[in-house]
Amino acid sequence: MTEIDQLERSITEAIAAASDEQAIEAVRVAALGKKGTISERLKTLGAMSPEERQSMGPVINGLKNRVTDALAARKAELKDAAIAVRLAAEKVDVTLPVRQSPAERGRIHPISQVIDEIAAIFGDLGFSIAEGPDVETDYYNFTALNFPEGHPAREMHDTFFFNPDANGDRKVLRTHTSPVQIRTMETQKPPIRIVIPGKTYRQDSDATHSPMFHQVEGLVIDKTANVANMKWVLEEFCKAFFEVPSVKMRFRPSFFPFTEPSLEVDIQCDRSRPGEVRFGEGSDWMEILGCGMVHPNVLRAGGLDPDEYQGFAWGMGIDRIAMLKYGMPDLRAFFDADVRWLAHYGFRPLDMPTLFGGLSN
Ligand code: 2U9
Repeated sequence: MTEIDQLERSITEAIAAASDEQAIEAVRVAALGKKGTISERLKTLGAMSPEERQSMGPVINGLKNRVTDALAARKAELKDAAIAVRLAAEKVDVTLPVRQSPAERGRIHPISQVIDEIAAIFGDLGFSIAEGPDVETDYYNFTALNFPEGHPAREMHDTFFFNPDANGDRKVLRTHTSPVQIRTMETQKPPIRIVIPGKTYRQDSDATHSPMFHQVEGLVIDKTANVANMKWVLEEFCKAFFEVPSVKMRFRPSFFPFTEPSLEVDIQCDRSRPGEVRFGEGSDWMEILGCGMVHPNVLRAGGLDPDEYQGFAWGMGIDRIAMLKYGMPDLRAFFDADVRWLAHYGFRPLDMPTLFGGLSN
């Protein structure tokens, strides 16, 4: 084996052993760089005799050309291999499910859900939603609603009073949403059909009472609105809300300053299964709401003539009916802002309750 053959073999081995582009460049420099092994041999051609040059020229140049080709081929091979490794590492499986968006991960609080359900039910019956301020005057919260001055009912509401202003008037945190009905009567002409969901406040706090709670009240004023209409509306509501085809209701006489007659309403239920209440079946009763015909004094306070107009109204606790419908045992958890509780009891934000799509599924 000639010295040139040996050189070619060692360079060829080095080319085959080069495992990346940097290594192949080092082999190139060592062979064909300014002081490379092949370059040094090419330089010797100049000092040779013409005969020697004629035989050695093609040998050394042949070596140079083969090594150049081999380097280029190995370089291309390594480049392809590097791309293949990168492609494998950066592979994306486009068939994987996409991550849930924040809008899908969030949850609607059961109270908001129940308010949306109530709005859907009464919206379908032709009612509008009305709202008013949480901080009320004594007049709208009590006087206009036929609570006599100094009457014990004002104390029975466990009212939160603000400090009196310069005139001695005390604002209150509304103890019910009824002031909104008075404000609506003052500004809208009958017929009036409204429901009023909202926050209400009483100084009361235990397992079943929170100082801030939620009520929904309703009001219908027209020339002929009567108890039969009221019973039908409330029965339609209970069937739709508890998602049952029929429900028996029991109307018992009661007293509220703002209605006459006043009634308390029980709905039929089955409590025979432990830890579960079912509505629309069974032989038990559960009180669910209060209602009555609007008192003539209250109509007058709202600027309406009781000889021309009459109306009915009702009220119920949203937190309580939410607990009953969705089986939540402790009222206090509603206001703890615990995300684990919300993840369990909350509702998917894009599943808006509608009568045609289902209220709660
Ligand atoms: C006007 C006229 C009448 C609203 C009514 C009730 C009966 C009632 C309670 C139920 C449970 C409140 O949350 S609760 O403690 N409410 O029983 N509410 S009639 O009557 C009105 C309201 C406004 C102008």
